[in-house]
Amino acid sequence: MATAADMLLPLPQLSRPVADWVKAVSELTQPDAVHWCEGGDAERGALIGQLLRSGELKGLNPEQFPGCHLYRSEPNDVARVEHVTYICTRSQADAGPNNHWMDPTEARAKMRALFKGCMRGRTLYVIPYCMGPLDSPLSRLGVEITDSPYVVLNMMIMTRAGRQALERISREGRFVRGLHSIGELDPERRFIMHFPEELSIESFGSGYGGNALLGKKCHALRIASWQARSEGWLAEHMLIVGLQNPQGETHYIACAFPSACGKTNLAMLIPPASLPGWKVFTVGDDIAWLHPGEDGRLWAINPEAGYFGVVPGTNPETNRNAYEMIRRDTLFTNVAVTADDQPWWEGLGSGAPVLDWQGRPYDKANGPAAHPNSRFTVSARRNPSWSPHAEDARGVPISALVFGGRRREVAPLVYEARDWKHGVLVGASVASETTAAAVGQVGVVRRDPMAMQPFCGYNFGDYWRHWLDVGARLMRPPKIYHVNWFRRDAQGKFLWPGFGENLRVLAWMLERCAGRSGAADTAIGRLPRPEDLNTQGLKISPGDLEALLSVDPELWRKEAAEVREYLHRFGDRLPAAMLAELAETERRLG
Ligand code: OXD
Ligand code: MN
Repeated sequence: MATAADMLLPLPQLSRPVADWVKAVSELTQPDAVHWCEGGDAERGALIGQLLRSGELKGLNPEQFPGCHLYRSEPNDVARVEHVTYICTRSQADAGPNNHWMDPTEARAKMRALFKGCMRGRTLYVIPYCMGPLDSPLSRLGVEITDSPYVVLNMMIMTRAGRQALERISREGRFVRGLHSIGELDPERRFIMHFPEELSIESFGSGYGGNALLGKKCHALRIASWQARSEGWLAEHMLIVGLQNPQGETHYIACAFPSACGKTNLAMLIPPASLPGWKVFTVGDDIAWLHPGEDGRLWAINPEAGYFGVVPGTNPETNRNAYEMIRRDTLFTNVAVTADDQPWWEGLGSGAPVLDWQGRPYDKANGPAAHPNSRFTVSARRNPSWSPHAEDARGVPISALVFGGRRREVAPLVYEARDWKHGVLVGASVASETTAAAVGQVGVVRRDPMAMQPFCGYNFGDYWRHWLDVGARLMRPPKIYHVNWFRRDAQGKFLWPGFGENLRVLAWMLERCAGRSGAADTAIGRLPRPEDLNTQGLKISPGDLEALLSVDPELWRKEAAEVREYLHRFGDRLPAAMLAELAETERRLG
């Protein structure tokens, strides 16, 4: 524990390795000033004041949206850039076919040239942060150096940042080094480099969330997945939610869906009125760190302290909790504004935009008023369904893991894997239509194993082997499921209403975990029969329900062949058990 005397130490004196690194980076980048972030409201208020004066932030309507601000990014800098995101391991095979790879020496030299003198005229901010509860042995530490005050504001919401994190670094010594500069925001000079062997990240040329808030995707997924493999745990792109049934039992599940496929909504689900007695508690909305516990179960913490969620579509009907959450103390990025300075986005259901996300007078001809990947950054504690166990040092026990994607066809509403090994294959086979969260074409189906395609810091072949190893160590492994809320009919209409109604599917899973609910055995896994789902008060035709719960062997044989072809890309790194599981599914498909 830090003593009272330690508390008074100036931050740069708390950790010699951090101070030495800051000095070396300052010499390289030549900032005008260096600011060590303490954390806390006073510092946050001062930063906001500075950004309001410089015009980088815009205050929003103080009556309707107290404490809320709008940030407009460069129009060319609105999403993650997977094509210039690299894993720089000594051996290319360790990064795997799932990652862009660059030799670490070459990458360092390239980045050094970019960072040289890049902070002249700017302030260098030092952000010590802790991913996970400050007192949890499962948490990990990092320091981000950045020249973007917008990044500082975000990191203060998304992580436990400031003095206490630095104190823990000074006690433990180990931390991830993340160096970031917005550079000139030139897409041609934009690179997000990861050096997992050295636990470091270098990001240049973008101020956007996943590229610039280095605690999030870069640390908590890409670097952490590497750390997790050597330490025997899993770092996953998963929400964590607690579901309390009408009998008062609470079970936690962790769900992996690709970016912008509704993780935040599911994590904050509001039970429909026709399912009385259910309660939902959010532990996390994007990332889960899963550790085998001494009791043979899997335990999860959310490494983040806030949400960086997609705004469009949020309204009091689809997700009242999210809507209430972002009405105060929220940082909006790239939304539109109304005549009275309220934030506005597509799907809000009221008001009208006068300025679009670029600050231009709104004109339909220019496309959506809010950017499709516009975001809110908000403290998790603002969430009305925030779990009282979200800060538990040992995490929460996980009863079920759920994978899912956005698929018009093929994947039924839900199915249960035969066992853990089959579940690993089910996770590895996830495919989903791309969304606006990353630069590139939207709506194209791509393989996104475990929703980790953009985020796994090493070869997927090794990653699946690690998943199999973790499962083998669990005496009481969670059951594994696959869901698809996005199945459509021949006319393109969604078959399933989604949002709060998804609880019906989750309730079936929990009943399965308790051994209380039935299922039909099919070639791809176990599916609920229509009578196994609670459809009381649900408006759905029997035909639609049947379509949602059907498995077309023809389509699935094609799917299995595609999965086989995909898995073969991983050559000798692919565990034989995966091919054995696939062969078993193919055998069942006939
Ligand atoms: C995110 C993403 O921002 O997955 O969470 O892109
Ligand atoms: Mn995400």
